[in-house]
Amino acid sequence: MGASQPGGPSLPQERRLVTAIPGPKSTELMTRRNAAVARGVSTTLPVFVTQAGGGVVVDVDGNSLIDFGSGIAVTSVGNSAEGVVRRASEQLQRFTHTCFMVTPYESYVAVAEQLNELTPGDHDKRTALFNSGAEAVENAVKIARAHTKRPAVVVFDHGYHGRTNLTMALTAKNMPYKESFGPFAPEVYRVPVAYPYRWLTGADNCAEEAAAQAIDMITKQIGAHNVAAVVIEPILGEGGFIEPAKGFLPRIVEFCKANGIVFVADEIQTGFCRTGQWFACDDEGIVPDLITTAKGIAGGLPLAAVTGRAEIMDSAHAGGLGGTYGGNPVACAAALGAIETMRGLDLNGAARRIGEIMLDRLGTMSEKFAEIGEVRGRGAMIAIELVKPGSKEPNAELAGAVAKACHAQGLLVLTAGTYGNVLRFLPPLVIPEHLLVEGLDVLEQAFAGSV
Ligand code: PLZ
Repeated sequence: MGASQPGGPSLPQERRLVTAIPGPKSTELMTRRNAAVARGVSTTLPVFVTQAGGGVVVDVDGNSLIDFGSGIAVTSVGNSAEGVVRRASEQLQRFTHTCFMVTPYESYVAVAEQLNELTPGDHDKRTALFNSGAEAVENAVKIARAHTKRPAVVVFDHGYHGRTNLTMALTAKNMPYKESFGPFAPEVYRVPVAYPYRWLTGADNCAEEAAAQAIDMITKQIGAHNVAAVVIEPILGEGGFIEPAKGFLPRIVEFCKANGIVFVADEIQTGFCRTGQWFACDDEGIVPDLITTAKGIAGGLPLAAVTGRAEIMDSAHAGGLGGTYGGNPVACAAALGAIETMRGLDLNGAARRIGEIMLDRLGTMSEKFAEIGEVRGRGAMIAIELVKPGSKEPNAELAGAVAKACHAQGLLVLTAGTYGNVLRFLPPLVIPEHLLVEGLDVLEQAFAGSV
């Protein structure tokens, strides 16, 4: 630890600003970056990172920023978490790759066993590993189609599932994800989701009405017997941390069950303790047929999975699923370290505690600032939706301004939402409480200075 370990949990857990944000070295690197890296790949906060761990990210100029982003909900166990580094390093020394489809290794099997055990439901399950979230979603659709021999896929308003061709089709928002990149994969249909804050007849009616509309559209416009899969995030992430009104998901699950449709929960952002439970589906006792995971699963190494009912998973013929790197041994070792850390440190409990502190503080803020239309989320997946005072008109300008002000003061926050008007908070679950509170102080000051 200490001097021998550059990043990770041993980093001083403090906000420290020694230059403007971005500082001179970061600014210089940005110039190089802009001359070398494609414009399409953008940057939220242009500081170049040298170390990260616990609740901070340290940049080349020596600034230490409070991390409310976790690299988009990935480093839930913290950056360079001890268990992740130890297991991944050991694996790096032994071998880096064989391709599981050529000659297998135990860690892949062990990750599959963990996923089969931790995901909702105690039925017989199988798992296949991939590299990215989008790839997992693509494969879930392949498997559902192979199982049902049906073409159609149903997704929801405000949904996000990735940037590959099929997952762009599944993603709701045009800009920046889809604009100019079509044509998109066929047989994808979008239906309403129960978004309580914006449901026209009010939040109380939302679950029932939204489910009825979705089911009616599926029945009338597609025909339930043509639908292979319904794919939904149990909390819609990029769409703005929308929690579907309670009762919506169970209604959709029931409809799927009655019609032989594979219900796929995309838990890529919500999974692995993020919401204070292993999976967000656990909250309403939802048992998906298939579940996609990625992000938090491996503490920052690229790994993704599809886990589900054995009879559905095994519908894909031998050789039908795979990829050169899927379930890479270093990523699998990291995943085993991450899962061990989640269990050992009770990161579900940590996420719930983060949620309590955040919801309490943001609730108080929302009484002061009429621009906060709604505070929502669960565990360490919390957001505020910003509006023009006295209305529900989305206020993306303010979300951008507050985010910028936070960045300047050394707090890394992200925006989200179909209308770009949501500030979302995804701290590492190991963030020390004093940094969480200080981050909320910075946020409140940034807010006061921006309205
Ligand atoms: N499904 C629910 O949240 C990734 C996207 C960042 P990949 N979300 C972050 C960006 O702008 O590209 C995500 C998700 C859900 C699928 C994905 C896709 O996962 O690992 O980015 O492919």
